[in-house]
Amino acid sequence: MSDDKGARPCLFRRAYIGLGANLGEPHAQVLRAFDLIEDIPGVTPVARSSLYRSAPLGPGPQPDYCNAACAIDTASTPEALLQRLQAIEHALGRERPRVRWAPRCIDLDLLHVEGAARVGGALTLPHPELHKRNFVLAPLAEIAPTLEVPGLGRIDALARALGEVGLARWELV
Ligand code: A4P
Ligand code: MG
Repeated sequence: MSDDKGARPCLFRRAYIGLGANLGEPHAQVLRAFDLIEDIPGVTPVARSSLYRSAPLGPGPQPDYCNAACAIDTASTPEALLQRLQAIEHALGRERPRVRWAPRCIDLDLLHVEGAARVGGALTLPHPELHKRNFVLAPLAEIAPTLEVPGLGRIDALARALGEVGLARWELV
């Protein structure tokens, strides 16, 4: 079901993307993904967060994640933007084992698109786990602290509520 209240068709709207990687060279893949996202035709880059190290959420032992977030302006529909993000995941070598939350070389989640809501199907907006994860909220709060996500609240308040357990700055060694 789609609901684009307040969104103006054919005008640019702001989209927020969460990036994560814990296989290969996580920080390099996240930086490359920033570049590829900003190279999508019709996209205007707005902001990139710094990189964070986060404890993995998922089955078995797996490496720490490198997490980050970015904001862009785009005239694309959320569905078209998600397709572009999935193409970037594919180009960077993303595999999709059946195990949920398996380690991955890149994961691009569409966190929020200004004025857009989607329920179920291939796209849920806002991202259903957005308010539950400090590795998503901390980078997002860095680039959009005052963003109000309908139904969830202000990003800085959501980030503060979750704290920083398991989270650190990504240090290049
Ligand atoms: N999909 C629906 N809505 C969205 C959206 N808003 N953004 C659908 C992106 N995709 C969306 O995603 C599965 C399906 O979700 C897609 O086909 C898409 O149509 P996927 O990327 O193929 O698989 P996934 O990422 O393994 O699935 P899932 O359950 O969405 O996982 P998450 O929520 O992305 O979590 N631990 C740390 N520390 N840091 C992380 O970044 N990430 C995950 C993955 C697990 N543990 C983590 C981290
Ligand atoms: Mg994903």
